[in-house]
Amino acid sequence: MSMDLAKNLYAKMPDVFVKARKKFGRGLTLSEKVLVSHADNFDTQTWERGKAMLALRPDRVAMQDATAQMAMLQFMQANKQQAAVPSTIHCDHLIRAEMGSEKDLLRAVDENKEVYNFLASAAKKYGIGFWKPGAGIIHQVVLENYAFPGGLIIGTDSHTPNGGGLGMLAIGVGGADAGEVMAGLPWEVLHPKLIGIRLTGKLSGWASPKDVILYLCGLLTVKGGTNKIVEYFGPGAETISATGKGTICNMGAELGATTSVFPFDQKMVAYLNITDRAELANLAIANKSLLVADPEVYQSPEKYYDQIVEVDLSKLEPHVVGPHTPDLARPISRMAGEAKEKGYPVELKAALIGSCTNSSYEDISRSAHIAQQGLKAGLKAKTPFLVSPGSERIYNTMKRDGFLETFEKLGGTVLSNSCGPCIGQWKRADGVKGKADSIVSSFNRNFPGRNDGINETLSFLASPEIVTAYAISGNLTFDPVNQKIKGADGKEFKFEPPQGEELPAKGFAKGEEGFVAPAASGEGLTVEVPPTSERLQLLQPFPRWDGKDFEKLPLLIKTKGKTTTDHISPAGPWLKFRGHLDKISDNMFLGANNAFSSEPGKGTDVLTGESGLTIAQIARRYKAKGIGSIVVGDENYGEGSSREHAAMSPRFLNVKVVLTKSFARIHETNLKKQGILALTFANPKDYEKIEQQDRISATGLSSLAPGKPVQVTIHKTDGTALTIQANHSITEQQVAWFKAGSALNALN
Ligand code: MIC
Ligand code: SF4
Repeated sequence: MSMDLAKNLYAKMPDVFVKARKKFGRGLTLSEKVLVSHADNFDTQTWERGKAMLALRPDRVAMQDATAQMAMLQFMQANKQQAAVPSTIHCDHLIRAEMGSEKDLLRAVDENKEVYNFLASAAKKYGIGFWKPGAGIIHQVVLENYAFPGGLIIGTDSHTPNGGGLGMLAIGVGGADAGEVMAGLPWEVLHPKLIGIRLTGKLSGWASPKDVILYLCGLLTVKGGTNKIVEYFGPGAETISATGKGTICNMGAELGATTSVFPFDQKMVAYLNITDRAELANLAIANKSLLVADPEVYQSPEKYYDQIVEVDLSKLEPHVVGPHTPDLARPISRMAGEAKEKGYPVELKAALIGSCTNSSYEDISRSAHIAQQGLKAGLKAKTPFLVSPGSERIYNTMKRDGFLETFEKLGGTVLSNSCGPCIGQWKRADGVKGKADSIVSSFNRNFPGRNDGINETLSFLASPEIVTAYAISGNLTFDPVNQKIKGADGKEFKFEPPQGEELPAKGFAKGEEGFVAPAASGEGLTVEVPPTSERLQLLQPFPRWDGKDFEKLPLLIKTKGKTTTDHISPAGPWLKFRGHLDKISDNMFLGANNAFSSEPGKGTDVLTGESGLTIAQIARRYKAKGIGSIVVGDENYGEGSSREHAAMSPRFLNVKVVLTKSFARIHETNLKKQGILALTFANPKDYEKIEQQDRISATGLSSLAPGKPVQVTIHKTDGTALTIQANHSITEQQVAWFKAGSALNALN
């Protein structure tokens, strides 16, 4: 599998590195090594960080079921016989967590039949590997099977960077990007700047890899990594397991980073060996110098990275982040005080561990050690305690080594190997809409409504071992590191710091493989899309730009504050419509705060004055009248996931322009791909000038060009007008997408 890819790559790397060192006049960082060795054409490209667009040739594409549907529907429009690069589809997001693993899985297979059949038949026809529901969560399966040091993979999921744990650049993209790469085109990305993170010391006691990234989330914020690669190095890096590195890279998505990566080391060798890839490990060892930065980089990193952060792992305390955003971080010792001060409900209503981020053998064995100590003291979980294993391998190994039993004795429920409660696929029995209560998980996301569909829920994130201790205490003010807890006999005791094994001594137990290889030739095979399906709808190309400026567009919504893709296109119950653009568009902006409405997701039809309508209802009314509209947004608009529905639904419902203070990377690209004009205020204060009844024009579009601001005119109801400037990052090629109506139209 990855062996041939790695062999070819390592063989060509030395020559490209010689050229690159010459061109740049210096040694190369690891990120640069991976970028230059995947250049579509190293010689003709410009290599300017933060400015140049790079055209790269990824080694692989990975897609998960919720985003693969649009990716495949778009790929099919390109009329190709086969995917041009090795690709896989993973069925993980659509399984609802309710009754435990077996029953949930059976029901999922039944209720998602149409979608799974579509994906399986498309995979078979186009030469794509298919991982069945229950096989595991995309990022864990990729780490176990496909990731390799020095490689470049793109995935239709924002946590694809998990693969950085094995020393590769693994990057989250929208489905259109994946579709194009599978159609044989190079993949474009803004040349990222580099943040170097130098790790010293060693984690000990309660501190875990999760705490490294939770701490960094607090330090760098959810915008801090935008258009940057986070590259780790230093003596501390070598002390962290490969899966721990995966966790750190996975949650680099929460910094908005393009991706994160660690240099190749012995921990990666150990992980490759235990996941049956000894040959690959040996090949990487023989090529080690290609898979780490040049020595001079590590000697004076400040000369090579745009920003340096130092973290002493020995001093790191366990952290808790949240609610509502992953960058509201504090050491656990300060949680109780802050909860009191801010009035967070301290009784915990649920504790959840696992997910794509934190279900390694190390995580699970350390959490089980805490659970065992609780059981020994006669305690059980005081809250519902849910465990989401990342893959079939992890699940079977947990079972063999007795961890499942421990969790179940504690009162826990083991769910199927899937995303479940992390993506709102969770039937929380006790939650009440309108009532704030607190939950804690070892996942990576905590936006409002994310887990249980209830916007008021305060969701906190911590390491799995801390979450397990929380489950036992049932209280957010409990600090297992420093405080005692009462056992069943009334006597107080203190938890010993968690202990676990990085990798299973007996190797991984295997379960059902869950992998279906594609047909040797797809000729004559059909892709199953039932014409009357409620779940799938073939795509119609979006209309081309008519060559006219956008004049006096009504304001569809001005979002206030955080506007993640979960606000724009909520998941949970809507996940089932991910393959049906018309149906899913009814969810558009349901979670967003409208600056002109007290109720999230609601707004006013400014043409009739009727208020209390959903944003999709309003957009459908405008569309029926042949009128386009504009969306105005705040900072880091579209942060969070890669779901391109957050761009496709607005496009489908006739939004012409999205004008914000700033964008998150994947979403900005997704908007451009779908033919929406993505603009940013030249002066962010102009955001304040936009009022509900304004009509807004964007003009001079026939001369739209890279680096040339767009003129935006705000027409007020009193007849006055003010003109402001909007910037954009549209390239020459992207101008063509805009004019063609979408990137896909430009291709055909
Ligand atoms: C997420 O964690 O938000 C998701 C669900 O995995 C998304 C993808 C999706 O919306 O399908 C992501 O991270 O990109
Ligand atoms: Fe699945 Fe959650 Fe990971 Fe996204 S973050 S891939 S929803 S487990």
